Amino acid sequence: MFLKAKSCLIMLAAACAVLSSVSVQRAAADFIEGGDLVLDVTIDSTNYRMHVFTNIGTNSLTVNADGTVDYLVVAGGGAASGYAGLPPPVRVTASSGTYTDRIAVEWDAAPGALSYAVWRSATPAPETARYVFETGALVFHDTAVTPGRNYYYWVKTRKVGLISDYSARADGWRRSRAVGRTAAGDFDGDGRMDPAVYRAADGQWRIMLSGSGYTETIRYLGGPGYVSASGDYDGDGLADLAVYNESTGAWLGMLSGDGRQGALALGGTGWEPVPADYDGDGRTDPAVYHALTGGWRVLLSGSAYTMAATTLGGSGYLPAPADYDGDGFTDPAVYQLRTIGDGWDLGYWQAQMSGSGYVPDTWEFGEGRRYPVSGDYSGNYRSDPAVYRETDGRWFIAGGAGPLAPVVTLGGPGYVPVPGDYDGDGVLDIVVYHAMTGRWLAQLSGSGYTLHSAILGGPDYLPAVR
Ligand SMILES: [Ca+2]
Ligand SMILES: [Ca+2]
Ligand SMILES: [Ca+2]
Ligand SMILES: [Ca+2]
Repeated sequence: MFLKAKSCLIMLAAACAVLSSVSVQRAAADFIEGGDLVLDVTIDSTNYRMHVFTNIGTNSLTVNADGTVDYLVVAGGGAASGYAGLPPPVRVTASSGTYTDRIAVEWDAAPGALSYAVWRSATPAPETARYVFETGALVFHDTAVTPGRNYYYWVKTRKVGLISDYSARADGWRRSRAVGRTAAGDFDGDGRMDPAVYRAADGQWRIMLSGSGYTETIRYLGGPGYVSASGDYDGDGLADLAVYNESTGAWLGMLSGDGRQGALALGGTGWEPVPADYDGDGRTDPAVYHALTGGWRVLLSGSAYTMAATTLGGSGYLPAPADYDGDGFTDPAVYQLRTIGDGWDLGYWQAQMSGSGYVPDTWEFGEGRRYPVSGDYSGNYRSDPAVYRETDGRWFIAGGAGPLAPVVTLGGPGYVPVPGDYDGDGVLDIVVYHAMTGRWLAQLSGSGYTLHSAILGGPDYLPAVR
């Protein structure tokens, strides 16, 4: 909005001599303060900030229903009239995959603001936005969002009946906790993986709950022929007991949310369980991998458990699903150990990245024996390819970003890897379990990778999260 002053404006006595060149422009800084109008004024290409005392003389302000203001400034026998609004906040941002429990929307303070109204939509079109919250702060934590989906935000400045236009749009999304390994082993939902073991002979689960001083709790689900397949199937942040029977393809689950037991059929002979959150909606999806043919079958929780299928891997390949590209969706992946002569082994990987339309990707890394242990060891939300070698307990972690050296030694013969975020700092810890003795050894990222140990399990017990 642009208008010519018809006369001398209050508080700009110096401008009286150049009335014809005085212009009052609606600018980003126009706002109402204490009932007075604050304008940016341009006189002969020089910018001034001006207060118009609307309670003096015949000056007036009228607040319109849409929050804009009509003003009339009378001085020196002439008058200026025009229109002003509150400026929307600038530098509006929304967190993108940073948090597993929310999207954080932040903005810079706008001049004259008393509070800010946040608007949200599931589409980028502003006309579809709905008001969600008002705050005097410069941040809004939106917890009412589904993981793995894009949300779009606009923020308006508010002040005593005035409201600005929309700010520029900010896009954000919430990361699914169930994409990482930790969700499958955090049975009390405190953000820390709990040491847990499962015994197929009688379906006994022994769990040391981190949120209760590592007191041990015992539950039963499964039995002979069943292997553990825990995950957060109902998406409430607590791991649910689940087991899978390879000879029948039967899955049994006990949901943390309401204790309900569920059953479904997926897989069968030759299919091993690879549950993870493949569609990023915060709930673990039942999934199986067929080592002979490289077949994958996933029941997608975000699509009413319709089945998705792909082929990746095959004979000699071990499944190694993880979120390698960091987009919040688990990527199907496999790992194979190849002998390339002269006793040299080479790890060969194949993956289908969710963030690239599931186009196959391959790379070489690791000289492992048996265990791919991919996960986020650097805290950058991407899973690093990693392998564990049982013969000497060496862990090879691709990139080796963060405080961790690319090669770590923990474990050895008889120790199986059980990485997870046991201390809740968002970074995977190096952890192994020894079935003969029930000994757990851990190097926790949050305390400088110093060594911790505990006893849980023993012969016949396997780690609940494999
Ligand atoms: Ca826990
Ligand atoms: Ca759960
Ligand atoms: Ca899911
Ligand atoms: Ca991914």
